Amino acid sequence: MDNWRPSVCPFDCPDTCGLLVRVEGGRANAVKGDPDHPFTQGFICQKMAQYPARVHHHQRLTAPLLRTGPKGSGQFKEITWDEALSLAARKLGDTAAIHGPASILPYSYAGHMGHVQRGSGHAFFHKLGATKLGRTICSATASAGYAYSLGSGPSTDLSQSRHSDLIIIWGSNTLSTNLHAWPWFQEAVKRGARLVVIDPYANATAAKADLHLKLRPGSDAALALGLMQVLIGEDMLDHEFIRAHTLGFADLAERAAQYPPERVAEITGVPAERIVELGRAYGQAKAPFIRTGWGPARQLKGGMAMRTIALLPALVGAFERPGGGILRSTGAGSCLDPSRLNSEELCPAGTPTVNMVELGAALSPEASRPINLMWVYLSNPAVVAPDTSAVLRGLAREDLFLVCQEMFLTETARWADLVLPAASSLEMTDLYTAYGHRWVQMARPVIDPVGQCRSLLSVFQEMAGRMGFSEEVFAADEEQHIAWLLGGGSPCLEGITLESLSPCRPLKANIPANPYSRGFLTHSGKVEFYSEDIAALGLDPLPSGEPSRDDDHGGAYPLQLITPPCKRFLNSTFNEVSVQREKAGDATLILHPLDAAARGIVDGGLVRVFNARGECLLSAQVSDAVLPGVTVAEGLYWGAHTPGGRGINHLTSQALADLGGSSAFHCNQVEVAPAP
Ligand SMILES: Nc1nc2c(c(=O)[nH]1)N[C@H]1C(S)=C(S)[C@@H](COP(=O)(O)OP(=O)(O)OC[C@H]3O[C@@H](n4cnc5c(=O)[nH]c(N)nc54)[C@H](O)[C@@H]3O)O[C@H]1N2
Ligand SMILES: Nc1nc2c(c(=O)[nH]1)N[C@H]1C(S)=C(S)[C@@H](COP(=O)(O)OP(=O)(O)OC[C@H]3O[C@@H](n4cnc5c(=O)[nH]c(N)nc54)[C@H](O)[C@@H]3O)O[C@H]1N2
Ligand SMILES: [Mo]
Repeated sequence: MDNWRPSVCPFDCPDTCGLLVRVEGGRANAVKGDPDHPFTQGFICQKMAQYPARVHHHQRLTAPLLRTGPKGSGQFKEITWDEALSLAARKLGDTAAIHGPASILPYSYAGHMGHVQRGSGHAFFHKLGATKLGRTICSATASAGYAYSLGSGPSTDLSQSRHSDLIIIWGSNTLSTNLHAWPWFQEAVKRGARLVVIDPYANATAAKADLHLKLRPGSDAALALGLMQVLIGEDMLDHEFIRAHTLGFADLAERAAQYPPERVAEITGVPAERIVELGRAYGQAKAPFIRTGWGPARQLKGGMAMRTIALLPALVGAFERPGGGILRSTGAGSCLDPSRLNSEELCPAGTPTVNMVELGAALSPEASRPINLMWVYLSNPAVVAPDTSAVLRGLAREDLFLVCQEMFLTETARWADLVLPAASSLEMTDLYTAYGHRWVQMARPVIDPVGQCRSLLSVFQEMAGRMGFSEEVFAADEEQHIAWLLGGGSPCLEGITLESLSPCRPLKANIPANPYSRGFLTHSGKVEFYSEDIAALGLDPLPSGEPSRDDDHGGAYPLQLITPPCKRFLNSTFNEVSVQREKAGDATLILHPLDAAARGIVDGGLVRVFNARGECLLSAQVSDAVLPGVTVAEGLYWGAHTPGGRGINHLTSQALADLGGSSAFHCNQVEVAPAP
């Protein structure tokens, strides 16, 4: 048993599992869930079971690479770290001198979620004066929607759900993307709770639900207003809670009255009787619990959708009943103090920001502020960012110098001029919090770095030295950063210190199961049915049920397309592991039998999916898992792993959602035809 060492899953998933890694002969050869981690409960997903294969993969990058062939050719030669970092320093210096430091853009997201490594480049790029990156691709719109209604900060603890008698999974494919929530939900189900799924398709989770409301993508706000109309119309309200803790109820009631079930049925595609059924069930439940995923937010009006859903618990006073409430993010992360890690004060005043969703536009030669050097780490924008053709046009620019810190030659790294091999989570020290539970854990290296791989922090620290940066932050190692992150004095981190985390065991943050018991962190301190803050943005201060729609170019692209995650990949990660690709199978498009028949498409046939932004080839899966007019493509496959060589983000747009600036990944109009 001695050679099982504790670690933490570094991936962008709510579960942030505690792991045990078996190390033999200096290699990790097995990973299992930590049986003593209260949320992991001893099991892991099928992706992490393959983690040793990923860490010790024969295609893992092990030495710095310099491009030798044309851009994108994948032709590189190995160079030394000294040569690589000298070149990087020279290019940064020259680019700043010739084009100004704002022509440098860091591009990073969440390939590794440890706080230190994830934030390791921030101080460096701020000090350089590089353009700032708005890291909004994923959760910003959902957070903003919640914040306008309930205030910012953590939402209801997921483990509360086990006391609930009605669990609504609203736009989350829990069995794929939040697997460790399932045992808590099942505990409630065993005690008689009803499980409801609200989702445009019968995904793996919906298949296990007592009731599945199959709605049109982008129509969630209308559905929520429909439920409100039932609750208010049939007076299933907690009047005392509404009086004491909310703002604008009379206005809301007037608005909700405009959404009777028949009208909502027309907008959403959900039968009126189902809307009434769920409204009543919600009103009658003792402790209704809503788990929102990110699905409803990945829409042009996704902020409004999330804001509207988040208001439901206030009507029935669900927050105050054990088992009731609403969950987006549990967020011990918000208790940390990232001020030293981020070192915002090093950033010169007036430095511009690029929203990472709009990378394609930012890399255009016509951009108002051209980018001449991009430094990518913990992200794979050639696959994950929307509007891939625009991104690829940018990456192909001869006058763009591209640096990638990567573990694999991804579809982004292929375009790089310089590739720096990155250490995996098993080779680094870091601090982890989760967005699906309240445990905090530290991990230390369990194996030596593979090949010449280096941690992100060590590379940025050495680069800082080469650039002549002398601030204290550039000398801090991982442990110093962890101490700073924990040292902000937040009451929720009471007893959680570098020392107490040192044995690498999980410690629970001190956040109440119902964090709203401490009040709502909105401007008014109340749940805001009516929001002055939203009015100030020029948007409707009340919930509005107008659905999100992408431009269909006068009916040329009549089908809605959503692009949610699949079970076997983690965003674009794990595409490099052949077992995962085999298990994931072909990239598919689910479409309704009526839509298939109208186009001469048969189940299993290859189809061309296209719109004004691009096209890709997918394998048709003809099924009534969706409503007519709706299509689904699960998973971020590398383009190279699809028959047409192009991934799904060739079809998505750089348009931003209404609040928070996230991408509307699930708001696309397309047409489909049999592939020639
Ligand atoms: N296996 C696996 N797990 C993952 C990931 C992964 O790639 N693979 N990604 C991780 C990351 S980064 C994140 S952010 C989370 C995301 O996890 P989720 O929240 O589960 O992902 P979403 O893309 O938001 O899609 C969730 C569900 O929303 C549905 N949906 C799409 N549009 C709408 C809509 O308009 N309304 C409603 N009600 N539902 C809609 C989709 O059909 C899907 O079933 O998962 C994390 N976990
Ligand atoms: N169409 C569509 N597009 C989407 C989504 C969708 O639902 N639909 N989901 C979106 C969401 S929710 C998100 S969060 C983004 C995710 O976007 P990203 O955060 O870019 O996601 P990943 O694909 O996981 O890419 C991370 C990269 O980090 C690398 N990596 C992993 N560990 C390490 C490490 O320790 N060091 C270094 N240097 N690199 C490492 C991996 O090899 C991988 O290439 O994608 C978004 N894109
Ligand atoms: Mo995400």
